[in-house]
Amino acid sequence: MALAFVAPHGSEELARAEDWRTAWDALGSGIPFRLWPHETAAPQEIQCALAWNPPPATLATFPNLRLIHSLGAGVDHLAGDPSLPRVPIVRMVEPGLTQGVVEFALLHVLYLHRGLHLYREHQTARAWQQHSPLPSWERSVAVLGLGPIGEACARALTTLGFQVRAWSRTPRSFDDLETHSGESGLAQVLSSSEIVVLILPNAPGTHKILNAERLALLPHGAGISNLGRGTLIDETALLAALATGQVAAAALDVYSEEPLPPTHSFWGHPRVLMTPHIAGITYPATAARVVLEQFRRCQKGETLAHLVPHPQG
Ligand code: OXD
Repeated sequence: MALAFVAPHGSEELARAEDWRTAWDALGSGIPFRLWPHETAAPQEIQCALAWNPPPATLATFPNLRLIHSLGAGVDHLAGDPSLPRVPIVRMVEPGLTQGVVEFALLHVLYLHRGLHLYREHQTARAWQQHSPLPSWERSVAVLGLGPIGEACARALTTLGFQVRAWSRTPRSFDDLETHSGESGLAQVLSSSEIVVLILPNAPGTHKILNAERLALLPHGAGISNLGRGTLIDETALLAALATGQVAAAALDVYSEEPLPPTHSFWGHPRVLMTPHIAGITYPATAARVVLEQFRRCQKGETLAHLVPHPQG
């Protein structure tokens, strides 16, 4: 029995494989850590694949595979493999990754709330110009996506005093959060939120969820933060909304194409703050025990946490 770490050649994830090995070995489970492809010469021993964007047909070479554990919160990187084994798939939910996205949600919302996009422009123009600040409790913020990460972001923003409206595709309720759901809930949330934070996955129902029509529902001069997937936003519509001022500024960590081509208009846009898909990184030191726990549950036939539907239905 062994765990295979599978990530494509040249990827950032592969560069972190030795950190994973150290964290995995430190747990002392006795289950060997095998780095694909050099250490998986005995594919029959692999029962769990810890994978990010595995080259198609790779996971099918492990005949005794029992669990696919995504290295990230998203599982869309697995969808393009028609031979993906029919075993349970779980997504990563671990404290380090959640904390990273929470930090970025706070950074983005504070950036947009305090108008730092304006001060960036003033600095370029060497202009000393102040704008009256609004207290956080007068600012409405929508959090779209209420999985464990969205929930943590909504709570952190609430703690800072913002008026948080959290939205999910299917109804969810929490004692301490204002929640909305469904199509009418989305329209209601967007029309009353000055800042929108997207933390949804790339799924059939979320493709271009923020399109021209929905951007038009926002109060004029709204701010957008995207920490989910680039596919959530119609980027052409966002650029048009930035041009008219309907959207005052956007803070983006994810894009419809990654890496973003150097010719893309976002790069030089004064009202777009960009980072290269770095908000939520899985930390081996906190994530390894999560993987081990899921693997153990799988071995014992127990219920797995954060199970996702198989991409092939
Ligand atoms: C993830 C990501 O899925 O970083 O975790 O995008």
